Parts: sequence; C-alpha cells; structure tokens
Amino acid sequence: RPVTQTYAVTGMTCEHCVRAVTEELSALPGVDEVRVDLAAGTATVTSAEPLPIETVRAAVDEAGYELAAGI
Ligand code: 9UX
Repeated sequence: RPVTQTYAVTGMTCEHCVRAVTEELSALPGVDEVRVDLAAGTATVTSAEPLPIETVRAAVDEAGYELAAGI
C-alpha cells in the first residue's frame, strides 16, 4: 500500500529550489506524489513502497539541497 513520509530539506529558498527537489524526488521509482513546502522546508513523498532513506538523501543531494531528519 502507498506510504507517505515527510522529510526536512534544508537550503531551499525559492520556487526554483522547490521545483528542483520536486523533480528529483518525482523521478525515483515508485513515487506517486511529491509535495514540497517552501515555508516549512519539507518534502512530502507518497510512494508505492517505503523508500530507502539513502535513496531520498541522494535525490535531494542531486537537486543541490540537504536532507535533514525524517519527521
Ligand atoms: Mo532557489 Mo536560486 O535556492 O539559486 S534561490 S534556486
């Protein structure tokens, strides 16, 4: 069943940041929906199966930002 997890992402300061993070996370296998909240500094990801944290961290890093702890 789908799972939804919210992650804290540091370094996002504009809508371009939001788009970059959204696109990287959306490209991960099994991801159904990504919602990035700029003000809150969070990314909420719904996926078919739980995503390995290393996978999420790598995607956020690839976008140019940093993953903090899952919340
Ligand atoms: Mo958002 Mo522009 O960080 O470098 S302010 S993409």
